[in-house]
Amino acid sequence: LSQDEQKRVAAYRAVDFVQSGMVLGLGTGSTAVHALDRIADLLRRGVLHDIVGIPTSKQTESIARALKIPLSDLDAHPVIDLSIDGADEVDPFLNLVKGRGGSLLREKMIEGATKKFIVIVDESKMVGRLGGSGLAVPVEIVPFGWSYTLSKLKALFELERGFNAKLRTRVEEDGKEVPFVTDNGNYIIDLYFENGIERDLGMLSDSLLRIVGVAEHGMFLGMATSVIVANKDGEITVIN
Ligand code: DER
Repeated sequence: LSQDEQKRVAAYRAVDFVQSGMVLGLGTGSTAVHALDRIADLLRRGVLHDIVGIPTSKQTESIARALKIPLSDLDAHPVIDLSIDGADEVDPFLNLVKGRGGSLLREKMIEGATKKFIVIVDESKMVGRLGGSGLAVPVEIVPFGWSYTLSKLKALFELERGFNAKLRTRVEEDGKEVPFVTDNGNYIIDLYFENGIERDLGMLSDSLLRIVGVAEHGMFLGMATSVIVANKDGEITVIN
């Protein structure tokens, strides 16, 4: 199976856990989209009914709206029955890195308010240690004084070999490079660890959140109820 087919297989398996009448946290990203498609199809066919979706991003909101999934928000539903979402990395303890799509704050709020959080991934997301993929560990920060906040983040890791941190940018149509802005009007600093994160994740989380300009980070520690992994042979593993 291609990586996208693996994502679809994992997503469809997760939707087996959806029951009519549930309030669902709707994830963000290319894996979660397959879950949205499947939920919409089951609703259309009457297999599922009375579902309310709480989208974890404006992108997911517009996709779900187009798929005619009934939507609401966290204020109306502060307790959510089930959330289904992708991840960028999964470690052996089911700790996650999320947020490479930029939606980590709303995802963490919604998935933190959920009774059961099922993560759906293709096998490429499994790592021995968070940060191990060498890809970004995102931190959402307020735009005010972003360069100062970046310097505080770098100071946290000044002794770490192979560490780097940089403001996430995007390129506008006219080619101008500008800061990436999240759904919440914030910026993102991406942290890079050449050898993965080599310190206690809980202590790192506390240190990050103590930096005043930091709104939230993309490490989801001890939040996943289960992880559904699909591999290239189409085999599914459900890890609890
Ligand atoms: O940005 C995010 O948090 C996404 O959910 C990410 O973790 C997974 O995105 P993908 O399914 O497109 O790989």
